Amino acid sequence: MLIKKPSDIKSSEITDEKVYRNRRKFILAAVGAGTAGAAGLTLPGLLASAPEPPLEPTIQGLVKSPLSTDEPQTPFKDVASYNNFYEFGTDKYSPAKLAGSLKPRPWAVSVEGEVKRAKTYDIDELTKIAPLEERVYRLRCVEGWSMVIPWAGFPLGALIKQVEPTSRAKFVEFVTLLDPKQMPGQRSGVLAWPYVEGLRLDEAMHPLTILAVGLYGQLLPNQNGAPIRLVVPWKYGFKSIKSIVRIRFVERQPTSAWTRSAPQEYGFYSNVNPNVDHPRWSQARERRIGEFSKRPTLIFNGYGDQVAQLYQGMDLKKNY
Ligand SMILES: Nc1nc2c(c(=O)[nH]1)N[C@H]1C(S)=C(S)[C@@H](COP(=O)(O)O)O[C@H]1N2
Ligand SMILES: [Mo]
Repeated sequence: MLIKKPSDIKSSEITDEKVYRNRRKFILAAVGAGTAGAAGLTLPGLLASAPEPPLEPTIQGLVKSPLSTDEPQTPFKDVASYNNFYEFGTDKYSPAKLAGSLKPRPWAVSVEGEVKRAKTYDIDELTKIAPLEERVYRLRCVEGWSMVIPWAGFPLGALIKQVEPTSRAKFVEFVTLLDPKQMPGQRSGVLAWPYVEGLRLDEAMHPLTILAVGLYGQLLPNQNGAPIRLVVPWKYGFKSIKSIVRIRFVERQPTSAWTRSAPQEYGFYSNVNPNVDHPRWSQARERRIGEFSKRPTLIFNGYGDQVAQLYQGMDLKKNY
């Protein structure tokens, strides 16, 4: 996000994307028909992250949440090939190419800190804490693009109730896996690793806040944050931390990776707000991936009716 301004990431990259996709289709066809498959070789970086539309939903029993938007959904191929995941490079297309090195199973998530029932959850146990729902949410990146994504997940609040925060818990800190072998981008110093994010406890308990384990009825592609990531739809996309290994309840406001890197540009709250510009660009408008012209950005990303009361009396320009 420090590297490119929104004006730098427009049609030129969309063109690159088409070229890239065609090349990818060609590579996949060659692998499928060629000797690599027959010889039993696996090409995790290639096959595991192929951004082709899924045929059948593999997560059974998903119930569509009424909290979903009915706007047109961004095609799977875009959701799974245009990503921000700096652990796999700063380029939008590199996560889909490189995230095959991430091993999303087995996977453990430690839930700890100011809770009565601290526990390390296996990912498959964590996924069963509450019924999985389909939540179709807008995602607005701080850089000025947006998507509509049908997540599969459950309310973070269901996990929070299970672990019982103590009266000292005021914030929740989330931490991504730290493993440069699986996440080659962590060999670069572009951010202080591991990626960290945080929410106020009431934000974390809000019914819109989910832990997502899938999208489009499939388990999460690695590049979208497998096996489990946060989704907070009224905040800029970088709050929605991927590939979580630790959830810690704390008394003090955590420092997010992006806030640590550029505190003047990325604050703790980072609520989507067309009236508060980024120091280097306007946040008034956004480009929905797949659309030509820009649209106005909505306060709280359009979720104001549900979340504005969380920030009553706060100066949103100071608390950016
Ligand atoms: N661990 C981690 N989480 C992350 C990021 C990242 O670089 N590392 N990028 C963030 C940003 S800037 C955005 S916009 C969203 C993008 O999610 P998507 O690729 O699934 O659309 O993930 C967020 N979560
Ligand atoms: Mo972002």
